[in-house]
Amino acid sequence: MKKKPIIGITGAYINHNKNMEGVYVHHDYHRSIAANDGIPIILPFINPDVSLETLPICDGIILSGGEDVDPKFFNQEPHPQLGQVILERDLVELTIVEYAIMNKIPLLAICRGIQILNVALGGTLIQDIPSQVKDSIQHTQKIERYRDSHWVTISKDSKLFQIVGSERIRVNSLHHQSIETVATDLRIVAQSSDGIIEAVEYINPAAFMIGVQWHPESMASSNQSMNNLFAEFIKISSKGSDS
Ligand SMILES: [Mn+2]
Repeated sequence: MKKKPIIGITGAYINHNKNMEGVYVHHDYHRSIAANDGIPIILPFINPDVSLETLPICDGIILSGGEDVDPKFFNQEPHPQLGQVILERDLVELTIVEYAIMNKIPLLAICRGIQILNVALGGTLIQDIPSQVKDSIQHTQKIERYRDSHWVTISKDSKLFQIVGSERIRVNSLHHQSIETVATDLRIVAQSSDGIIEAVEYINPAAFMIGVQWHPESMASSNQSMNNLFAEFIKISSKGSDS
């Protein structure tokens, strides 16, 4: 029997109280992976060495949402509206991007994920959209996480377009940061009407490396296009799980 691919999902930091502290991944990631025949596992952030020992069990990796990226990694001072940053998580995820490229591991980067992916490859971030981008639309929606709140226009020549099947889609939006200068090894494949970069892909189309600024994991159960992103990612990850 064909083995299901193991999908490692990077964890965010959570602190309920002094006795309950650790990493956290939203259920929707696990559900979307399991619904498409993948096995979800949570990757804690300890240090890059531990990550490098853990990653070989993963057939695919998701860089999940969460904290802001420390601007020191893209050579900027902290903006007054910068949120919480976690050095250990940044260091581990920067290592994961390098590992995924070197070992040709499929990578899906979501929300904070697209940001750390861009920073890992030498790009920069807008640290706070509302205060830094004139006439920006609302990117931190006040409605439920699974609901769509703004449009995104997708390049027709992209892998993302092939997967979701339309040029203009509705997405949810839960971010106050975004890509500023895109890394040279990434290409912009989707933008919102205010010019915010909403999706990127690795320049080598042989690699599956897609970053999206929205949260497809929370729309996938009710939206076929969003589920297609997981279906395709897990299908490609399963090619590495045969051996
Ligand atoms: Mn958005």
